[in-house]
Amino acid sequence: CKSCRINSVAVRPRARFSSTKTPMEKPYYITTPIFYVNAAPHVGHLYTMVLTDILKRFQQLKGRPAILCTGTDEHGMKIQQAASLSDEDPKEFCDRVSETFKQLAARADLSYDHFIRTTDPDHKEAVQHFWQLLQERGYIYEKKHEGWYSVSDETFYPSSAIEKRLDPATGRTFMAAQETGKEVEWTAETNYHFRLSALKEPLLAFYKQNPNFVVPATRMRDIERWVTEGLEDLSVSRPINRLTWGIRVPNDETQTIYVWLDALVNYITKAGFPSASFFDGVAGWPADVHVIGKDIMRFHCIYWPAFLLALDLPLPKQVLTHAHWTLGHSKMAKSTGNVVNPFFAMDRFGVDAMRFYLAHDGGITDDADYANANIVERYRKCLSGGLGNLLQRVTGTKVWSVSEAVEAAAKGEFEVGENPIEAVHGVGGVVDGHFKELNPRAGLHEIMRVIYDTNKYLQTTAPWLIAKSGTPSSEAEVRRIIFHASEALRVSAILLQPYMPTKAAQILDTLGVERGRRGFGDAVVGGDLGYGRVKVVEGEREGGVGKKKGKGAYGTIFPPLA
Ligand code: MET
Repeated sequence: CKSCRINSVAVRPRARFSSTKTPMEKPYYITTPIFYVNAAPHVGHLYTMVLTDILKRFQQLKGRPAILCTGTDEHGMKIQQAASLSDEDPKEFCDRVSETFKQLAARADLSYDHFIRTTDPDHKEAVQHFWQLLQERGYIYEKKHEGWYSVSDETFYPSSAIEKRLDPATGRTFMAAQETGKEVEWTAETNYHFRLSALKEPLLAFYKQNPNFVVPATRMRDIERWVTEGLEDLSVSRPINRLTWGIRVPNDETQTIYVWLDALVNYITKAGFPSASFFDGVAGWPADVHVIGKDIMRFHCIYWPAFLLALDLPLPKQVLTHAHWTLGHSKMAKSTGNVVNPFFAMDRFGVDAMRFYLAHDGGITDDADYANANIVERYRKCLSGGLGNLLQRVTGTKVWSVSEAVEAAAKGEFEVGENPIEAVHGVGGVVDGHFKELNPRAGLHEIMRVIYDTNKYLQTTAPWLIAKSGTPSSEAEVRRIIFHASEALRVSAILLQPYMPTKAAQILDTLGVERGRRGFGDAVVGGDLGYGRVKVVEGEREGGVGKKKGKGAYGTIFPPLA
């Protein structure tokens, strides 16, 4: 029977993908979603970018080559309508808005390797090739389709997922998707369908073999439940008289490829699909992690793996689905003006302070509420009062010097391993464990605990008082205390690099840590007994650390907010 034939195709061994790369050779490949260009970027986009970038930079810290892919999603009804509303040619409209996302990535210090636009010619080729493969394998068929379509969500909903709603502002009633509240319209047309239903068992088998495919686990269970409850075939094209702004179906000029099929393929376009570099793994595929918001998990955790299964292509290893930011505890929505401009936020608080706040307070499982007052509080307590204060105490005085403390440690004047700040022992491993669970927030909280405990240690030991007596034994005691504190700071700053690349580098420069000694392996107590002397940044610092200059090389690294 037909569906058996399809099933047997779907589970065929992966013949074409001949990667012989070992996991360590294949670059770590991580992606953000590609963002719709119908509206300007908001802080939710920044959050996804920052999370993704932290995950990438952590891999690099561990010495693994890594690739980050981001970009913009430029086709579909939603963009077509937005362009026509602003009375612009769609391509010019996309050029303009796509540029603002690129600016956001640059401003946020996103270390991206590829910025893909779905209007790029190489992407069009990849999508059409992908389509043809699906068609050759019998996964695409033509059918009359009737259903509720939401332009805003760019998806069809079954009648069971629709309800009548009232717009309180206008008194108008409309039909809406229960899940998102977005308006839907009844659509009847002939278009192409993808045999999603034939992939139900292969998908369930895949989830079973890869129980951590979706993070967090609660959402993995949601996905398995949705698939178990049944999958309907998916409409994957629209007639050209409804949707012109998109990629044409190969060999059928009357149909445009569904925007989500087009968009999902972006993840392999930049991994070289369909060229040899894709198949031998050098360009990064399969992806290690797709980072997405929880609202688009159906597309990433069901449709995308189904498309790939249909073609026997390797599936992404994991999908990290994060929660959203609310503002004043209600949903951020452009329609109500309830959004935060990420450029203004970074201008006001600084790029690294914003990266810190988003990583420290942002939600994975539960939504988090965005508030300027919270950012100010974090800035004062964690950054200025915690990290900046510690750096200042360790390096900003003439009374002692880091270089002398480190030299004393290297000479064996005291036991390097007996660092009394307990939290610093093994912190690298603990943070690494959190990253393995795709939880950079928990990692950041561990690192900050070291910072707070080190400040407490200095408060309790009060080396500034000990130094006053000026005896040889008190000087030795001060060297010991300062070494332990500066060691905790050095280890923490190395681990902070993925979160706050600029500020962490400034701290390490100020401590006199050489550029080549800032890797994950160096982030252990006693891992480097040669710092403190080097002049790291020519021209930016004068003299060595500590004594000569009196002040930390950068002064206060977290100056008071305006
Ligand atoms: N454009 C989509 C969104 O912003 C994401 C597409 S990712 C393949 O929700």
